[in-house]
Amino acid sequence: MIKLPALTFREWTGPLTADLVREPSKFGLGQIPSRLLPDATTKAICGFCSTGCGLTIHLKDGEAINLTPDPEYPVNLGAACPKGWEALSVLDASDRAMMPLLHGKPVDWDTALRFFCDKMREIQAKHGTEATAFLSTGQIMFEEMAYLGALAKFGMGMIHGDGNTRQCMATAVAAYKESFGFDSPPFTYEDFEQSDVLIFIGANPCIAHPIMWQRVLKNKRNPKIIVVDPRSTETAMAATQHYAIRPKSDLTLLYGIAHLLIRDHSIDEAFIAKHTTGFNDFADFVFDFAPERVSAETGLSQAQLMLFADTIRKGTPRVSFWWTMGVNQGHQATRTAQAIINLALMTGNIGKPGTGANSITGQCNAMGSRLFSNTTNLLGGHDFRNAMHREKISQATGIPVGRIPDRPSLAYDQIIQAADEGQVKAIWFVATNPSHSWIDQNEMNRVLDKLDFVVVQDMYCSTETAKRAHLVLPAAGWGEKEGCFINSERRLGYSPKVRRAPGQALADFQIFKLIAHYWGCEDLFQEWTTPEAVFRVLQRCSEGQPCEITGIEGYEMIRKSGGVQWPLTKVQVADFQSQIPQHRRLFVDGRFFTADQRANFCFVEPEAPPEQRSDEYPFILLTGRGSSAQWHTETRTGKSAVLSKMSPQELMLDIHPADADKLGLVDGAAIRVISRRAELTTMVRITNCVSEGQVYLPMHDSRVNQLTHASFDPHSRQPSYKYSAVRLIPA
Ligand SMILES: Nc1nc2c(c(=O)[nH]1)N[C@H]1C(S)=C(S)[C@@H](COP(=O)(O)OP(=O)(O)OC[C@H]3O[C@@H](n4cnc5c(=O)[nH]c(N)nc54)[C@H](O)[C@@H]3O)O[C@H]1N2
Ligand SMILES: Nc1nc2c(c(=O)[nH]1)N[C@H]1C(S)=C(S)[C@@H](COP(=O)(O)OP(=O)(O)OC[C@H]3O[C@@H](n4cnc5c(=O)[nH]c(N)nc54)[C@H](O)[C@@H]3O)O[C@H]1N2
Ligand code: SF4
Ligand SMILES: [Mo]
Repeated sequence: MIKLPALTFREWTGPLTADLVREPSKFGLGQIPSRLLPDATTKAICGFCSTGCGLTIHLKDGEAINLTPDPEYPVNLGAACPKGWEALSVLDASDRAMMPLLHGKPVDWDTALRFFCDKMREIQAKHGTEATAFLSTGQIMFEEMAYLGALAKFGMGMIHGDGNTRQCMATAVAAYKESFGFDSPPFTYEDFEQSDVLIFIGANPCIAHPIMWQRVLKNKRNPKIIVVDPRSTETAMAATQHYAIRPKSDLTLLYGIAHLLIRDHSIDEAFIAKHTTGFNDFADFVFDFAPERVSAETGLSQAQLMLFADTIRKGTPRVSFWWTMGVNQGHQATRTAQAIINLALMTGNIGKPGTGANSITGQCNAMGSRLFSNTTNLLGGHDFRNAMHREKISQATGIPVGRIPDRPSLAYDQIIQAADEGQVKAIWFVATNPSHSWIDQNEMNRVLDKLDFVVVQDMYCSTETAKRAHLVLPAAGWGEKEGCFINSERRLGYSPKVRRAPGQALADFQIFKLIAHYWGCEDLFQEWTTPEAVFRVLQRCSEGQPCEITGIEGYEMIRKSGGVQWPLTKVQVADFQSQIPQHRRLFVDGRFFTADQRANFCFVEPEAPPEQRSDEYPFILLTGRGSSAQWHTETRTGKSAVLSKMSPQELMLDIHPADADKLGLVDGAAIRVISRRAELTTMVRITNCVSEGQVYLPMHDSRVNQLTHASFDPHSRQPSYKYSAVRLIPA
């Protein structure tokens, strides 16, 4: 048994992240029971967040018994956060799905797969192929994701399939595509260490990406750190400047900063002239964003705006911009992300060490999903609508071109809407738990309950979505199967099988292979025998794309080299004389992926969020991550005793002392949180970390998304999880 020190949540948050990384054993992490001394080690990549830390797995008789962070891996340099340390223990949970479940009853795989195919076929025959859809993930290996997307669309004839990356990264994708011509986060983690000014907008890396934050702490240039977040997060407290803006006023703020930089001639005119399009229109547009207006709309003082602009003006050597969900989840999210990109472009902060307009990814393989899930894009970042792309992918995969749909899928929310309207009758969920995580959850669950066929393929049979499924397919998890993830800095990392999956659970890869067989389309996938074989197919799909990976020899090269960033072409390998640099960034030559190789300035007039505060609902509810030890819907992290101990034991609503006073609340008092859609009762935590008029709930409790208001960015269709109006009544 691991002995745990007594820890409360308050002790845990914030600076303790650093303590934990220095002294993990103090927190009960990483101890090997003495009866199980390892006899070998192997290397893996963590399967939680997109940082993509390298882990050394300690093996006994070929099975993992423990792990430690890999000191040689270029991402984490020997550190890991609590989730990484506990990655093995969550595999042993008692609610692991061990057998397929049909209407809640265990059945063998043969029965399950026959039922799956018969039911999907029956629905397709009755209502057309568009009546069946799939929703996938950023949390399985990218070879598996590609298999799912190819099987569903090319094999089973589906048109509609999206993923939980819509909840997360769709905005960054849409923004990069329009601004840079391709979904291309340009940075490498060394940029954290090489920056003079780091600007985090709507990002809380101390909690959500603790090991990236460790890289910031390694910066020896005495950097200025700016945090733009309505809350005083752990990251904001560690910053040199914190701008607690009104929620969803980022667009106005960023245009206001652009206004000041242009007004004071603090821009990189040479870079703008040579490498960008649309600057003059943008400059005209931001003329209206004078400090008076921006101050009134963001709640920041004019002095704060001046200081912000002064900190990044021309002459400052290296400025990097980083954003996450505070930006991506918003009603004007794509234009907000592009407002960040615009600032990087106009100050020439791109393509050089310590710079960039950098979207931090969320899930371990969100980047793999963006490029290879065959959902919004055809494999390898191609366009379903483009006949030449379809022909190319047909050549690369050997799939007849007629089987490749000529249009992209509906977006996630549109699939759910189509289900509500009766056009979609069956949805196959793979490695995602939207009954908890989707916005305005009661609506989602109402629609799920209307479907003729819900299939959930998950590691655990107890998830909120699995409970609503007609058929549950038991999946192996991280560590129980092999394949590659692509992290935030475009690094492909390989993770091996180091454990047997429990019961009859199978790797997602094997499940897809079996379905191909039962469906009768395995001929299309003859080459797709192993994850590495699929990797080779995807290499061919990537040829000529910005994400080309044809220069990678295979898994062995990825394992030996500390991961490989895309792109890596054969020509690059020759140029590097096989000494591939461990850290590479994009746009070093100032050439972008648009047709004219110039980056675009994109902008729009800011609008108020769709759901407004009112006398009846006077508070704004913000949501996001709770602690470093909690992961999303907690199907995994909730199963570790160590992680549970590090997390708050109960849901808590953060509220400002002045608001608590007005409502007569003391710390720990019970409170009803009521939105126009639902209500929940919880306890309050009185804290200056939220501003007056705002409250905060972490997303890990399944009731939180009953409250959230469903609105979407029009370009990315990403849900705006962080802005809903609520009323509070002491319970
Ligand atoms: N421990 C842990 N780590 C995780 C995850 C997890 O569940 N647990 N999930 C992973 C995933 S998939 C993701 S996507 C990332 C998310 O990582 P982050 O985006 O860093 O996490 P969030 O807490 O969702 O949101 C970040 C911040 O946005 C702020 N915010 C809210 N509204 C606004 C606004 O209008 N403007 C601005 N500027 N900020 C705003 C919130 O106050 C919050 O502090 O984390 C990854 N890492
Ligand atoms: N209110 C609010 N809601 C939010 C957010 C927010 O900030 N606020 N953030 C949003 C964001 S950014 C995200 S990314 C989503 C996440 O939302 P989800 O994707 O729904 O959350 P997870 O809990 O990560 O669900 C992953 C599921 O996959 C299963 N799983 C894990 N590994 C495997 C595997 O290898 N194979 C299979 N088959 N299953 C596996 C897990 O058991 C789990 O059930 O939540 C979103 N929801
Ligand atoms: S920071 Fe992310 S990748 Fe690294 S150990 Fe933690 S969860 Fe895993
Ligand atoms: Mo995410």
